[in-house]
Amino acid sequence: QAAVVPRDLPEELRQLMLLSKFAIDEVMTKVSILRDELFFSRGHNPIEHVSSRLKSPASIAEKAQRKGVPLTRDGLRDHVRDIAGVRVTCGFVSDIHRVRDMILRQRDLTVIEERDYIAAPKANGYKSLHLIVQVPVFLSDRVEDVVVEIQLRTIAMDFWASLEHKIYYKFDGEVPRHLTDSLKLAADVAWSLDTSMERIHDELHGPLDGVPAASPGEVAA
Ligand code: 0O2
Repeated sequence: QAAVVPRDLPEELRQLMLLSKFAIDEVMTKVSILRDELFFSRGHNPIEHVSSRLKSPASIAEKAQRKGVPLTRDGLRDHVRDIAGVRVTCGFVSDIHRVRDMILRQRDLTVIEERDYIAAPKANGYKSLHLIVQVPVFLSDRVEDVVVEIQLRTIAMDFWASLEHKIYYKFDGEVPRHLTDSLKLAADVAWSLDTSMERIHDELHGPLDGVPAASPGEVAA
């Protein structure tokens, strides 16, 4: 609801947060439709869980300051692109790519950037696929294109990332060496789990599992 956007913010930031909240609603609807459609029409649902978050004003301000940009819509547009965030958790790594392809085929979504931290994980072990997309939001008197960051990850990657995130904030970014080493090791174990589970799953159901790589514009029957 609009109530999640505080009233006492500079007007431009308040407007941007409100638009970001609407953009989250748009993307959540899209992902929910995919999830329900796949649930009803296919044997295997690639989407396990979907969540969203609107970045807090304090977190937006901190990031803007770190990047040296003003708290204006223009200032934030290119440098703080995760004000609206949607996280899609999938069962298997191949599901991530399947859902990514489905999202990319949506005609009203424009992908601005794709960051594949699965193909190229961060040094700390972080893995996820990030899609920075632009979605049209239809208002009473105009249409606004709003940026949303969609993060796609497996359950194991999500488990790892949430613990790493807590540790990172607990130590204010200065995580002791033994913990960063343990986290890196845990990321490798999580990856090994993901690849083993995928192999077992493929052996049982075959690699495509009844979810074909649809051609552009195709709607599953
Ligand atoms: P929160 O609490 O989720 O909002 P850039 O400076 O543009 O290169 P930027 O904008 O931080 O980098 O983009 P990036 O790397 O895609 O990260 C955006 C979000 O991805 C983060 O938002 C996290 O949610 C997640 N993320 C990225 N790297 C890591 C990581 O190493 N560990 C974990 N746990 N999450 C990560 P916030 O604002 O950091 O956090």
